[in-house]
Amino acid sequence: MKDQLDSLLSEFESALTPLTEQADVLSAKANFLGKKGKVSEIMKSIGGMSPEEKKTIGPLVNATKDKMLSILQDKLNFIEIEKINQKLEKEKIDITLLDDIKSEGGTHGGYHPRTIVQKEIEDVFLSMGFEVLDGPHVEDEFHNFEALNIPADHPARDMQDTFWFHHPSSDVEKKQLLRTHTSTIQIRGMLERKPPFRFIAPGTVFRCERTDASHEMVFNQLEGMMVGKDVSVAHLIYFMKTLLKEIFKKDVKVRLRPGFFPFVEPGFELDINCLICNGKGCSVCKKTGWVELLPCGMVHPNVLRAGNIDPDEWSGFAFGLGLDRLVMMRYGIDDIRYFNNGDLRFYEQFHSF
Ligand code: FA5
Repeated sequence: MKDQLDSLLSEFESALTPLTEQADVLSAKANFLGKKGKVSEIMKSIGGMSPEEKKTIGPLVNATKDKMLSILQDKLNFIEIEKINQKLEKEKIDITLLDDIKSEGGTHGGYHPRTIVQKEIEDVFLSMGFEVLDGPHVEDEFHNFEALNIPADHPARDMQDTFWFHHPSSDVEKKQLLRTHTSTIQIRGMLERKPPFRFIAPGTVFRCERTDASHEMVFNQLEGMMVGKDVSVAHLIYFMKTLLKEIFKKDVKVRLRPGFFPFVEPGFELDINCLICNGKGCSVCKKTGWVELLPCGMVHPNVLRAGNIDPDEWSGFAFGLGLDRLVMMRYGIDDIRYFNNGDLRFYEQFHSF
């Protein structure tokens, strides 16, 4: 009976493999798991068995059924994601057509203020030998938490309210979510290259949070990572100072204080004196005079290990810049919600190119 169940399972897997439509997968499900399906046939045959036989065969049949349901769910999820990817691929917009639109009497678009500042930051880091990386918005639990030294029961998970995709799997590489930070790209970056290396990674992140003048649910961060021989806090501070000097073109008051993030040790919070109120206190800085901008620290040995890097040989720093907040400070924007609200009067102020 065990062999029969094993071959039924392989038959089920082979039947699903070529399918690309959810409807076909569901009809394959009916053939195997439906009332008149192959598994029900086996269940019926158990009826005629002795109580001892039932005791051993029953659990085997149930285990096979569970495996089939889990394979089925994975397949349905896979098809759904493939469909989304295909749609995204088809709906790409050719923004180089802007000039044609203008010559036909249409209005000319321009860069979002965030894009302007992001490009400047990329130029600064490219000139210092950094690469610019990208990563997916839909991530898995492994890259967003586990590999960053944040296991399931760690209280630090509560620091970032997460949008989870419904998925019955307990496998951390299959449980999907909208990334809560760009630190996921630290892991992807490490696994794809050998040290020494340095890269930055700008990107949108998602948190299920209440919004206010300095908090959005969909906002942008810019991750940075450098791994090499003897990389130290001195390197970290040098690069952070250079970044702020290049972006603000003037001395801005900053403060460095200890900060806790499970993926760095030691960890720091670099705050900037609020440039909206000049430190007097406003809704952006929540009356404190300071804006949290640039958490950073030395990469935790467990995180280097998760990236296949030997912490006895290599060290590194990482930072996670709050890009939208930096843009607010740079232009004196007093509410982060302007960024995504679609009011053209806001965007048009930045059409300077
Ligand atoms: C993180 O997301 C860490 N991944 C940063 C990090 C990277 C630390 C590498 C150490 C090493 P945090 O949750 O504090 O940390 O977010 C980073 C920055 O994003 C904050 O300082 C802030 O500037 C910005 N930020 C956080 N939440 C929001 C929000 N809801 N809206 C807008 N900006 C936000």
